[in-house]
Amino acid sequence: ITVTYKIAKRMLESTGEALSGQQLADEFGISRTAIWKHMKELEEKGYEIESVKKKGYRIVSIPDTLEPITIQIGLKTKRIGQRIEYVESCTSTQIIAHQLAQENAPDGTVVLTETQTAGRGRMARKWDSAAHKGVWMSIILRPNVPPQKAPQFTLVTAVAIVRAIEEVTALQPKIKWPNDILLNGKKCTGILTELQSDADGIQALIVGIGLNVNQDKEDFDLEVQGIATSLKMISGQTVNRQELVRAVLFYTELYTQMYIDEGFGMLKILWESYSTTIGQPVRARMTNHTLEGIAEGISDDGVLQLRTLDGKLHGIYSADIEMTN
Ligand code: BTX
Repeated sequence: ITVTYKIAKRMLESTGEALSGQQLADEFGISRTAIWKHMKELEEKGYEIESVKKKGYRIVSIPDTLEPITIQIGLKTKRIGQRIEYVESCTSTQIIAHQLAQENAPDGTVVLTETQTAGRGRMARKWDSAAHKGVWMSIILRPNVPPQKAPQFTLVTAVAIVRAIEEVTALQPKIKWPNDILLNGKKCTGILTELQSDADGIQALIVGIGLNVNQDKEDFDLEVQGIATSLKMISGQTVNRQELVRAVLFYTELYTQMYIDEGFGMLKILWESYSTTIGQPVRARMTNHTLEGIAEGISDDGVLQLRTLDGKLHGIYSADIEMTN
């Protein structure tokens, strides 16, 4: 983090009070002219700075980017987001996160970007990642749990994202098993959990979150316009992405920790309360076959329980779900 950002952080933490050029110069051990140059640099980056005669400088507004300082100020987590890697553009935050995890990045490291050229979904599907309109991020988790406990992290993250959206907007999203978050039946978020493991167990979980925030319909690729939506399209309001990221990180930390410490029980109840799938007739498409029936619930392992017409109960580990009513 550059000196410019350290100065910006100091100013933002002084909660609206102007800081004099002299005070900043003293604190950072540089000249007042140097401070002035840093202010110019911040302005070029989109920060609005008020310079009050005799009193000093004050940050009036910050730009709509996901740069670490704009997220970390006011972040109420202990682990997740203490380290944030930010790039303006990348192929996929999953790729960067995998790399960082291999280089021993700590538990809770977050990768954020403004746009992805090769954002990915499950089974190498494409994830549309419009520039500056969404939250495209990957979280590295290093939980001390056996590999069979990994799939539930997707469900736990879904609950966290729903809670975050509820907190920041007036919207009430629903979850479609296993990894879609829906608003008015359209997808506003996808979650992709990938694993790095070896003989000793899980080395890292890379939880990828793609959250459509401020897109209008035409910001989406033609092929997803019919199935995708954004928080703005449903609420009619532009949503503060920084606040949303903080809330997602907060609830992800809270609920993943709850899952690690206490198991899936409470989270399963929460998940089911947000689910559109449970109790409904659905069609589950798997790689080689399709099953139709009623989705009765999820097991403690996060496996979807589907009862077919013949009365048989099937455990579904991975599938695409369609509502059939
Ligand atoms: P999924 O396989 O469940 O969903 C992928 C499908 O969703 C696509 O085939 C397409 O039909 C549809 N789709 C593509 N883009 C969007 C979009 N922006 N909004 C709604 N629907 C869309 C879901 O996989 C998991 C997605 C995770 C994305 C994050 S972004 C940060 C991280 N980096 C990365 O490369 N992936 C994750």
